[in-house]
Amino acid sequence: MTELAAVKAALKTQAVETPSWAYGNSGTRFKVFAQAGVPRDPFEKLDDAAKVHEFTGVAPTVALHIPWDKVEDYAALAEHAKARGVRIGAINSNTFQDDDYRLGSICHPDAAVRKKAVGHLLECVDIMDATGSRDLKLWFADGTNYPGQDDVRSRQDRLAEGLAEVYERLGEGQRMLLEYKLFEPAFYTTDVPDWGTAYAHCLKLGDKAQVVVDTGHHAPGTNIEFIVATLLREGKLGGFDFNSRFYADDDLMVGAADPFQLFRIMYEVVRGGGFTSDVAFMLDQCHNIEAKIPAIIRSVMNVQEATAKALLVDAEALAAAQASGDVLGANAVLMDAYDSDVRPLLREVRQEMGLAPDPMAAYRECGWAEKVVAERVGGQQAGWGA
Ligand SMILES: [Mn+2]
Repeated sequence: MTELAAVKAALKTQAVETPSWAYGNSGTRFKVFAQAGVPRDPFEKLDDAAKVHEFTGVAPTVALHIPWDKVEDYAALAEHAKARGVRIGAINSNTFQDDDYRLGSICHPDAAVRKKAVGHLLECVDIMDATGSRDLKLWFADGTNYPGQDDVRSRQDRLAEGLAEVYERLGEGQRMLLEYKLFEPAFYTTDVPDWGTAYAHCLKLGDKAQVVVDTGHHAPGTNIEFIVATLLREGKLGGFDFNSRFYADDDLMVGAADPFQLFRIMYEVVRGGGFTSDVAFMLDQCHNIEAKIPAIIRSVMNVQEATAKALLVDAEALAAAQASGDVLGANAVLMDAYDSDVRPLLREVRQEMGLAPDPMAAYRECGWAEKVVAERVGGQQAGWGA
């Protein structure tokens, strides 16, 4: 196989998971702008997600968020997905939208609240059993707002205890992905603020516990690719929540703020063997003012472009330059790959996969947007909390 053929083959097997919540209405804490044609239930979200996969060929799974995607029959939901050529991906838990969680969920000082939070997480594992999902994604809004508000060490003990209970419930082939975020909604301490804290808990729990890197969840200037390299090296990178970060946790289209950073991350993924392992490449975004399905297609393409560039890095030339101490030469090898226009290559890849070369145009021309605006009339549009 030629080198280019290997790059193409890798790109064809790429899988980017899209989030169900990106298809519903969303906004900021100031305003949610409703859009016509938005899904009214999880089944319609899957219909939209299937369109993204149909035109990109690399978005075969859809993440659910419980309770936003609560249904009576999860097996039926999984069947609905299958009939449209997609599958249910990670199950995302929610322990942040209930009055009981004012002081936290699994780290709450009251054992009764902690029990309720763990109960929700166990319910999420039941849903994984019914849908065939592999991953339980955990993000906790837990933390404190003021020094002295609660004992930060005790909160870590409670966290470890709750996670261990859920870990025990995981079945064969199921994983727990622990996500960190430095601040918000808590502003003084966050109980899982960084990769080190997540890693420490996952290490104690065992092989089924892995860290998930949400690209929006770091302080400005953080070298995310170094974190990625380190976690991969330790066998603890479970996956990504991709999104953009201009200022804080924007949750906008991945690669929008800094496509070079996305390339640097994907380079470390390729370098560390993460591209051919169990690392989950998920989007965690919302589209508040732009059309949702095209924005998700664009996001998937952004990940593809960064991946293609990372795969094009001349590993031999780079290793030689590094070994000889050729600082500028090594940097040039990396930049050559980044500066490549990979769009023609990706058009070729899509055509070889039997797809239209331009997914954005193909979607625009297929009439789905007009169809759902006409058909999805009445009912309650999906959004945060519904
Ligand atoms: Mn996330």
